[in-house]
Amino acid sequence: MTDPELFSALTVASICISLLFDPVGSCHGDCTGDRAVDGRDLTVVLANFGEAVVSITQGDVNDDGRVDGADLAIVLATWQCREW
Ligand SMILES: [Ca+2]
Repeated sequence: MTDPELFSALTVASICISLLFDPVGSCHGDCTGDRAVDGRDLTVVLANFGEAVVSITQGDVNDDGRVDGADLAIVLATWQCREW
């Protein structure tokens, strides 16, 4: 495993662990604001993947200014979450 692969694996693992123990809401992957995580949110992340963006509505779920594997991991980890 190369350093970038190890970094990616550790990032995804840390996101998954933090989501498991986060007591505040569970729909972190909701980009569209409809209080659910589904194909529309995945589409937003994939459409902006690799881009520098300023908002969760553009797929930056973890608010680090980029849409990358960490954001995709959050959407997948909270897939089919509904807060209604
Ligand atoms: Ca991000």
